[in-house]
Amino acid sequence: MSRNGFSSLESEFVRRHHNHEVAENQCSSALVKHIKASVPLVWSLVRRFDQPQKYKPFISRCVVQGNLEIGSLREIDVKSGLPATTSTERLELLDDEEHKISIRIIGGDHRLRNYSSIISLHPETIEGRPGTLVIESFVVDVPDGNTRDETCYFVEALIKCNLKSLADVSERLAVQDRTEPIDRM
Ligand code: A8S
Repeated sequence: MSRNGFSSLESEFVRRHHNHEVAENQCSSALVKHIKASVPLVWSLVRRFDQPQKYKPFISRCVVQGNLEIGSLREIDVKSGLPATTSTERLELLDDEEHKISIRIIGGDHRLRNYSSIISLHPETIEGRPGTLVIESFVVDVPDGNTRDETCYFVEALIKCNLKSLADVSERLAVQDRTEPIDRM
């Protein structure tokens, strides 16, 4: 384990798939989550740029105009209780082979300016079953009046909630997939 708590394999994936350009006034970080569900199952949730509310707990509604393609925009409504109500986000990258998605926030009534994120999925075996290592990284401006640490802490807290929820939803579906054929007998 390195100082940031990543294994050497995780560090290698971060180096290979999560290279953000970080300017002077920005902060950046990466989080990992191990999920007891296969990459295809987790990817089926993560790749739905038009349906983030399927796993993200703070999103109440999402509308995408037109076809789903690189450059597509989504308008997100955030649940009450958060320091924001809307966000406009653009799909930057969707790679079904590498299981990688990248999103940029381009507007909304929140304080995250120039936010950009990457999620990558990597197969692993957990307790003898197919599992997924999820890595999510971001870069964002440090807002006036906040420190780098405060900004990182805020964004990391939101991403941790999203990754926990992604794990819960995926693992529930994985168990369903395993038990369904028996139910049907
Ligand atoms: C994501 C990641 C983040 C989303 C943040 C960090 C956000 O949707 C919430 C609160 C805010 O203040 C900003 O991948 C914003 O969803 C929950 C509205 C963008």
